[in-house]
Amino acid sequence: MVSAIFDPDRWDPVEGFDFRDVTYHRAREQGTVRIAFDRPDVRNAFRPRTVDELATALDHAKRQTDVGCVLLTGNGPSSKDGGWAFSSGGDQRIRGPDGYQYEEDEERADQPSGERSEPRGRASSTGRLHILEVQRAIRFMPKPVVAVVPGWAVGGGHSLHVVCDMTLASEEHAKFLQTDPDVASFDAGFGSAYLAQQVGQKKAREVFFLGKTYSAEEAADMGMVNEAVPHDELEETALEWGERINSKSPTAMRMLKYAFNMDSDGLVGQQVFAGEATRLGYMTDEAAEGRDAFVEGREPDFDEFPWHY
Ligand code: S0N
Repeated sequence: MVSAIFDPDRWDPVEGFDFRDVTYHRAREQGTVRIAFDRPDVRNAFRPRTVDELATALDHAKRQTDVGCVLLTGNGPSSKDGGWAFSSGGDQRIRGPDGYQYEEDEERADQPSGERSEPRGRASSTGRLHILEVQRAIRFMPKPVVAVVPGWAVGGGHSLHVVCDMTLASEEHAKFLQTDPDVASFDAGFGSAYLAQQVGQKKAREVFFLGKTYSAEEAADMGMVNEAVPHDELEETALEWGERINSKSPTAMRMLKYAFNMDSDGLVGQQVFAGEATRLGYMTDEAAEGRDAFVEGREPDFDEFPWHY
């Protein structure tokens, strides 16, 4: 079973990957893909392997020219206690002195909590904080990414929903919480500053400084969740959103996403938007004339092209 609210008749696994920590599916009748954290027993906490798999799936989804919408969610419920999660952020059990530890510590993390050895005092491998690369992959994805939140969105998991283009949440089970300062971590980028653009400075500071838990309805009232729907309808609604998104002009959607990003992404945002503008420019006869003139070793003749106003 992928997830208790996942309808296997609507999806096919995307072939060619050997993922352990995430699942990756494509909707049968539309250009929507579903990438899900698959560690429900630890509230879908992510370790370096999870982050690498997530990055691989996102990169693949980016390159599919017939895919217009990416759903990011968490499988569930937990086999231990039935709890639901989008993600509870970085796996604290394998956090070393300079970031999250790969491979060697996964074995330790998979042991039941009572039987676990002490965390290592020194890094056994290079520490990792690569979830920020995943944030950028979502941000620069040339199509909408929707966070589909079936339960807890906490710490770095909360930051991921913040960076997604839209958030759909389970009315009954979604809960939003920032624990970063409880575990001496801080997302000083999108997780906080971009959150402030969504909910305002006072509320964003409250989220981090008080660490209160917000329901889906409260999060929607604050402006960081688009809609709360009954838990059983979450995946169906996500598919409906995907269908609506896929019915629209790919170029318009891409330009709009990068336009929304631009003011908070500074010169990098301008670069990304400008790259798309250049792509459109290349598609004109005017651009072909510039290229052909060079290749043919002659002066370009732009006389037939108007100075639009
Ligand atoms: C999610 C919480 C609130 C759920 O509470 P609940 O429902 O009472 O369940 P629990 O009994 O607490 O949990 C069930 C089982 O899951 C394990 N577990 C839960 N979360 C984690 C986790 N993050 N890491 C490891 N294990 C986890 C529990 O231990 C329990 O296991 P068993 O059954 O074996 O006892 C609650 O669980 C909670 O508060 N979790 C911790 C949330 C947290 O503090 N997360 C880390 C926050 N920080 C980050 O994510 C930063 C990482 C990051 O993304 C980042 C961002 C920017 C720059 C750098 C970084 C960076 O990488 O550091």
